[in-house]
Amino acid sequence: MRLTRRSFIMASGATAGLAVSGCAMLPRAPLHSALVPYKAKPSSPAQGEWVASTCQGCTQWCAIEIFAQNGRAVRVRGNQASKSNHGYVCPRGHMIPQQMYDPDRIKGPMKRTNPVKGRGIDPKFVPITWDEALDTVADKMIELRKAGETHKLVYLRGRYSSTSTELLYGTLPKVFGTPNYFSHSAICAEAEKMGPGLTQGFFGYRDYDLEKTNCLVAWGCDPLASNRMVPNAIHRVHEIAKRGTVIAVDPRLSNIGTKAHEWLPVNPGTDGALAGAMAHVLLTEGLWNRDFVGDFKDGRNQFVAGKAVDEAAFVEKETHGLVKWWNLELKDRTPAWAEKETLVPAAQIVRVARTMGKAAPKTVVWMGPGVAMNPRGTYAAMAVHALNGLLGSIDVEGGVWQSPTGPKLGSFPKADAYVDEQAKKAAANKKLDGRGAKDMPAMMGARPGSGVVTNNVANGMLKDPGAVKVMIASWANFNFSCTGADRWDKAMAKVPFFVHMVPNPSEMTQFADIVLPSTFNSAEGWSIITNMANGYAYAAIQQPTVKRLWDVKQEETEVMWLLAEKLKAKGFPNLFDYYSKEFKDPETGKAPATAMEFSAIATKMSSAPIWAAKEALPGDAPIKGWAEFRKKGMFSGARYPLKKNWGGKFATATKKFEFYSETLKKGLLEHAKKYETTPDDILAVSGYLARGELAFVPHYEAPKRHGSVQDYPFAFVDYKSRLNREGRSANLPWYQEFKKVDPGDVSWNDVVKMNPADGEKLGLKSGDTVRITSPAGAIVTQLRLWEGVRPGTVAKCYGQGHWAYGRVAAKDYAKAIPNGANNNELLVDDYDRLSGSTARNGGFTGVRVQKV
Ligand SMILES: Nc1nc2c(c(=O)[nH]1)N[C@H]1C(S)=C(S)[C@@H](COP(=O)(O)OP(=O)(O)OC[C@H]3O[C@@H](n4cnc5c(=O)[nH]c(N)nc54)[C@H](O)[C@@H]3O)O[C@H]1N2
Ligand SMILES: Nc1nc2c(c(=O)[nH]1)N[C@H]1C(S)=C(S)[C@@H](COP(=O)(O)OP(=O)(O)OC[C@H]3O[C@@H](n4cnc5c(=O)[nH]c(N)nc54)[C@H](O)[C@@H]3O)O[C@H]1N2
Ligand code: SF4
Ligand SMILES: [Mo]
Repeated sequence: MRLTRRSFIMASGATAGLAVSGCAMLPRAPLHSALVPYKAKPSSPAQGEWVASTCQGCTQWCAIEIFAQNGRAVRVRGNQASKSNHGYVCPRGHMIPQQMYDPDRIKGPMKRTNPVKGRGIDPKFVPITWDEALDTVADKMIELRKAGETHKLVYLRGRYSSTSTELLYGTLPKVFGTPNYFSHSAICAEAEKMGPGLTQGFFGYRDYDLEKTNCLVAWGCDPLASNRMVPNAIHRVHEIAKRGTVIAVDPRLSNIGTKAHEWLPVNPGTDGALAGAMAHVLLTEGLWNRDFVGDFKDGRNQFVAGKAVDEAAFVEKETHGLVKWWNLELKDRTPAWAEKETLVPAAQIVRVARTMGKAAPKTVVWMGPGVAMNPRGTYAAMAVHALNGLLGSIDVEGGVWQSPTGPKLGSFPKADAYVDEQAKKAAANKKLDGRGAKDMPAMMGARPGSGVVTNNVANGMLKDPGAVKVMIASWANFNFSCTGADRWDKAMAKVPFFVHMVPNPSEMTQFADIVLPSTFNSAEGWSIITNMANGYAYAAIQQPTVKRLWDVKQEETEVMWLLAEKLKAKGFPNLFDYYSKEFKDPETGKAPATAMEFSAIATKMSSAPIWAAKEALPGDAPIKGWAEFRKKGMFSGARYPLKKNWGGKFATATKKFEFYSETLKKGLLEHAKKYETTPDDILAVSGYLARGELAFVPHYEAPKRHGSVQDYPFAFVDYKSRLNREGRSANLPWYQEFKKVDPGDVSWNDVVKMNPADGEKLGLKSGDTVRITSPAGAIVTQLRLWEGVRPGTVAKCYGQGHWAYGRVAAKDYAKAIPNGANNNELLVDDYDRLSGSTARNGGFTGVRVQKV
């Protein structure tokens, strides 16, 4: 029988009436109603409910709604009240149901039965109960307490939730007693923060007033596809393109590059030279913003190429050190000079700089990791971000903003009373990541030794194999996501006891002794997530939206509660006492009695200032009560106030926007003093080129490169897929099927792209299988010739090459054979040492490409 749409619906309606009559979610129509002719109601929505939650597919952390039918997640959209994503998710948000229902998720706790560990070695996992799993973990931890070596507990955190993370990252190491807890931030984008940090005292990710921007410069990032504000960028960029100018600075043709008026395919790692030349043009042509920067006393522009200027001749307003910057760096940075370094034509540099200057201050220089995450990235980030200072776009309409103020959340009770002497003593041990070493200033916030050096933990472990006895990691996959990935394989193989808390069996999981399957937090967890975009900071809820299909628990809350309970039973009560005595339901005053209650109560405590506010908060209409907050799912604060930091309110040493960074100088001097040496010596051992005063101004440092141009002629360009949910989507069929949305890429493939001119020289063609070799390793994948990469570079998307994770991500999970190739087996382990960040951009790894 051929079913028409109408008869199909009638038939299924009849079935529903008969067979599923016990189901609570389907409206139970009397049987006869299914037999009356069907009339399509144009607006009749599908049966179900939109449940508010938060996507964590990237760092935008969008407030979303998940359409739940009968306890199943079927669709996703942006939270309709969101002022940051306008009610829309990006393409990755739509992948939530596939990630939730990935058949390769871990179904219950497991333990390893093969003591031998290594890549490709079968761990021989067997299922166990949560009780046995947590007993085993607690026993291992108690052994450390008894031996007085709690500092040999290491906790590694990848992604996390804004508030629940306090209960694990915040309190477990502190109460138990270890200094060895490390977040993934330094493999993420920390170096980028050095740009705004060392100039305007804001070590954070910026917001942009795209609604009013007239000139957008996407520099080392691809805001339509990745970075931190994708839905707002998708919403606004076409408007900017229509009324103004869009410019992309990227060695490969990115998504925004394809939409831009100007694409500057910069020679990788030379962004500082390009920025310097643009600053040179802005100054010599008198295009700087006088409201922000000030002017010459006599109003006559004395910035002339090659000529030093008298500092006394210029009166600055909101800035500090413009003339020093000019004299030390900019006066010789002509476009003609920059063309040789950047391979961007001088005429294009001039044209683009003029466009930026004419649109100022409504010009946004949106600087991303492509500029900063390289071995000398701090200075490139400063050079590119400093353009925003010259253009006066800081904190103005159409410009670059710091984080808006969001609703204040409830903080958790202090744990100090539960930290005993042993824990305090142990916390004073040296950290494994080497931060603050002479050659690793890691001066986040301009405070030496304060930044994490995530990727160096593996080196610390290899140097001292006895340093780690128990390791716990959550939501991380460093054996895949860190450059020099094989170091992690070697280091993890030696860890005597490793616990991994993740929903999918990734590469890192293959080294685990105990696997604790965690919730997929966007649909199954509890937390409050905070972020900002489009001028608003917000808090959004994550709440269980669907029925859990498997025996999983949320790592930051449920697992911590149950583990604390076990530790108490075995003689270490502090953690459990803290959780059970200090936490109270803000509505009922009741203490949590179960892991699930602990999870929900922590979420209520974080959000109570929003839904139990006595007076209306700045921002959205008041939310009355917990139930209403769960329904609405989010609260946005007041819009960012313009010129917030003008008038001497920047958090720098001088309170001004520093073109001459007294802030950096102070930090470097402090670090040098600790080692009884000079900043020049520190810079030398840390691999930077600047000496003397130049070190304190944004300037160009020639790119550091691993591998000689003779042996490794191509610079490798790494970037993110539009479909990467960080490292967590390659196992989804939709990821593979739609992979072609990345410019130059091919579905169900992982091609490396080379310019056709280079292909011709080497006799290579599209479809060839090639080996790419760097000083760190080699990978094999398919070649595609494509005009979107400049000659002398090859580009490959990050995200594939999984030898574990699942049946789609890996070619053969059982045999550990990857699908495609992991860029991190190629990229050399190196750092921007001023920030402690891992290098992945700037073409710092040279490669050669050969047909196999
Ligand atoms: N689609 C997607 N979006 C994401 C994520 C994701 O996984 N997928 N993850 C989120 C996270 S965790 C982060 S940290 C952010 C960061 O994500 P992005 O801002 O996208 O940063 P990268 O992934 O480092 O991208 C580097 C960009 O710089 C370019 N590039 C490489 N070398 C150079 C160079 O020398 N100069 C210049 N000018 N450009 C260069 C690359 O081609 C690429 O376009 O994205 C977030 N958004
Ligand atoms: N070459 C190269 N390397 C990169 C990047 C790049 O662009 N190029 N990007 C870098 C960046 S910006 C970042 S932020 C890092 C990210 O790298 P990591 O911090 O290592 O994070 P992921 O790879 O996203 O983590 C994957 C793990 O998280 C688990 N997981 C997925 N969802 C959940 C959940 O809801 N709860 C829990 N508990 N676990 C979950 C999965 O099972 C998997 O084991 O990678 C960095 N590495
Ligand atoms: S992946 Fe990022 S931008 Fe896309 S919906 Fe999720 S949080 Fe928003
Ligand atoms: Mo990241």
